[in-house]
Amino acid sequence: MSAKYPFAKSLVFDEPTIQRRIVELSGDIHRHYSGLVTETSPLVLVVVLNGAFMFAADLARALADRKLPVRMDFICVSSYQGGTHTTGEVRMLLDLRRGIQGQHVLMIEDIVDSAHTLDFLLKLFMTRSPASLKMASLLDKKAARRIPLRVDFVCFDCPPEFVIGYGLDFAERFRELRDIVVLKPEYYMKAPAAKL
Ligand code: PRP
Ligand code: 7HP
Repeated sequence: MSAKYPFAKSLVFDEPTIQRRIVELSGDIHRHYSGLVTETSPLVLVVVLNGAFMFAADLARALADRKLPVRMDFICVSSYQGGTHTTGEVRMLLDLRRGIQGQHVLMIEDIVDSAHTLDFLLKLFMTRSPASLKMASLLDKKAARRIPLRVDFVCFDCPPEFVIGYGLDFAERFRELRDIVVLKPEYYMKAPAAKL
């Protein structure tokens, strides 16, 4: 671990574990939506950028293997702004390309932590009258909740530590890792973000 990831305190989920679990979760999602969506009215996968890009890419391909009709759209929101704690203020940087009225929508997140972001997105999308609205998240850090929301489809419960990799960043670094690891606290306590 230390040779591969000198900035990591511990390994949380390795690549094979993540990939296996995504295939399993795609089965749950397929079972839930298979009677509801069709080629002419596909499931709308809303990828919440930036963090969810890698999870969404693997989940979408797992759903394609199961032949579930989907279309993908993207929204970009930000609230951590380079730190390890939410600012509590969610800023929208990019909105969906198309409307979602009357359509089944599944939001895809990398992590639900305080749930400020999920709360913001639920409120925003409910004003647009989807047929249904659910959330899939790679990680669920339940111990950190400030707003009591539950996630519909979860890959893994997350320990109450700051994790990076597989889409998750600290100050825009480490998203490219294949595995999910805990960042050594000295990296965010001492190192200026620009020097990481
Ligand atoms: C991260 C993550 C989630 C959110 C979860 O986004 O991708 O969207 O925080 O935290 P919360 O439950 O406390 O709101 P961030 O604002 O860091 O932007 P990013 O996706 O670009 O990393
Ligand atoms: C957001 C976030 N980003 C990276 N790692 C974590 O543990 C996080 N929690 N919330």
